[in-house]
Amino acid sequence: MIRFIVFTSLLLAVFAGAARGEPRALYSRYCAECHGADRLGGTGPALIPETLERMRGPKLGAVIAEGRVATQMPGFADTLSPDEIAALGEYLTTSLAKIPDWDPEQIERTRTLDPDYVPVTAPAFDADPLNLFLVVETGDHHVSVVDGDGFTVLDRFPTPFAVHGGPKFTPDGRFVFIMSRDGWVQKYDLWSLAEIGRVRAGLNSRNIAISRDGKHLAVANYLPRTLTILATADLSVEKVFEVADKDGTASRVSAVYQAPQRDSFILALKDAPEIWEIATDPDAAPVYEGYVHSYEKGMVEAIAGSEGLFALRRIAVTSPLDDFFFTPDYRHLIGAARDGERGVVVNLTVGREIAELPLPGLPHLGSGISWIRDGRRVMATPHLKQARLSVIDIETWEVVKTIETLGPGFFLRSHENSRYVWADVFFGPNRDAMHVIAKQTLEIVETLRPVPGATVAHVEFDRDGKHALVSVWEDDGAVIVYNAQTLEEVTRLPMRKPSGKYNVWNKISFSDGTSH
Ligand code: DHE
Repeated sequence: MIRFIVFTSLLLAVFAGAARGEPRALYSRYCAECHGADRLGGTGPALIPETLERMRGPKLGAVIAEGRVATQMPGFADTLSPDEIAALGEYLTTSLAKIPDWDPEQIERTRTLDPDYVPVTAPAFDADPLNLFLVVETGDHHVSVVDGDGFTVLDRFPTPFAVHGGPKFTPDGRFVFIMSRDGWVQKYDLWSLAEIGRVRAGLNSRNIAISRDGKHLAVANYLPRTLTILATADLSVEKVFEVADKDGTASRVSAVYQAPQRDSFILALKDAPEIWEIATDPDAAPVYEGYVHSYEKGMVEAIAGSEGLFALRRIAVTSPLDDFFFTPDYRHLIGAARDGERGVVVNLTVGREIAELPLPGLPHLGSGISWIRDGRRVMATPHLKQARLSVIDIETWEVVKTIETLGPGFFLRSHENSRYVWADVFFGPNRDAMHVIAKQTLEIVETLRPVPGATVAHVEFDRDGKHALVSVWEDDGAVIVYNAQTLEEVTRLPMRKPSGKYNVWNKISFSDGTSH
């Protein structure tokens, strides 16, 4: 009886609050069912500043008022007053009082494997399974699987909300893992064209990386400050690293990358002057955390760290670095310094900074690609705040050329069989332009404008480098297939705000000119 009275009073308080337009009560009444009582997500995404950061201000109010096209999100303009919508928006962008631990047990509780999934013994289609493309369609949160020879869509499946970063393929190209900003990881079988399962590895995640042997999947998280490692076989948790620097200060993980030749994961830390390397080789040699003078023994003694699978090595840097470009041998990386003006070169083998590059205008090193020019290996990077590309000699660590563009770009792409680099102009009035640049002369040879006024961005080649696929990054957008040699349009596939495209072969072979 007492319980009933308490419950009823609580309910009445919520409704009274909602009637008075109190944001917390409005949330409980209108949002909690889909987005979770704790705002950490349910059938809808988490509504916390960490994930909403990218749509604050009037946009958030507009989504509450008008809903979101092609999702379950209804509009509340007829239910809530403009003041209530504004108050609710404000409430959603305040931090949670307590950040959940999101420990292995909590992660495990979210894991689902599809009971109807039946693996096939051969691909369920005629196309070349290694020349498939995955196209992430952010307009309605789907991925299309495209045959890279015939350019037909073989499957189109729903993903978690707001997929970000590249999906990661097992070394044989059969399975793929896809991550959303809300920390969900989805496993999909490219032969059966079927989803296998999902798990929520973090609350606000950055990207994923797969180990060289394809057995482990690392998930970089902002919230909580962890790196989650999943078993690729069944998405179960293998390990959760609490990420903190040597002195114990916690750090967000900006990104995690696979370093194939080193058989390790490399981590960029947002808040700590360290780069982490985590062994993915079960027989990894012992890692030493540092050295101390042992006066008793009259010698310098190594402090033993961990060894074997997931052994951790810390590389100290002067200040936090992120957005890494790796040289093809994975001996060096270039990281972006906080000031957005410099690139810092780190030799991963000796574990120290060896050079600095002047790269004003926020270089986007993670989109950097490399190729051989006049017998020397160069890399190029776009800049998010300047209309230019920087071309760097990665033996001398000098900027060899700055290419002026029609606006700041986001992505760069090429292929070992192509003479050209494709560079989008993502920001500004010329965002409908795509530059095609000759790799040897470093001159812009063509500027394509396939849909005047529409953003065109992100390119991916097929496995032979004969075709280049370009996204028309609009809700009623398309993927345009170009002949990569003649630059003529071959075909156009309608898509809902297509963002990244990923060719299975180029990814698993670590093809020159693409992201990994
Ligand atoms: Fe990305 C990749 C970080 C904003 C679309 N982006 C990546 C990767 C990182 C990163 C670390 C590499 C992950 C990987 O593939 O494993 N992105 C960041 C940011 O820090 C930044 C600037 C701010 C943020 O909010 O996170 C950012 N990114 C964006 C966007 O606004 C884009 C254009 C739209 C979106 O979906 O959010 C965007 N990012 C992408 C895409 C890739 C990506 C399509 C994969 C590129 C590839 O070819 O592999």
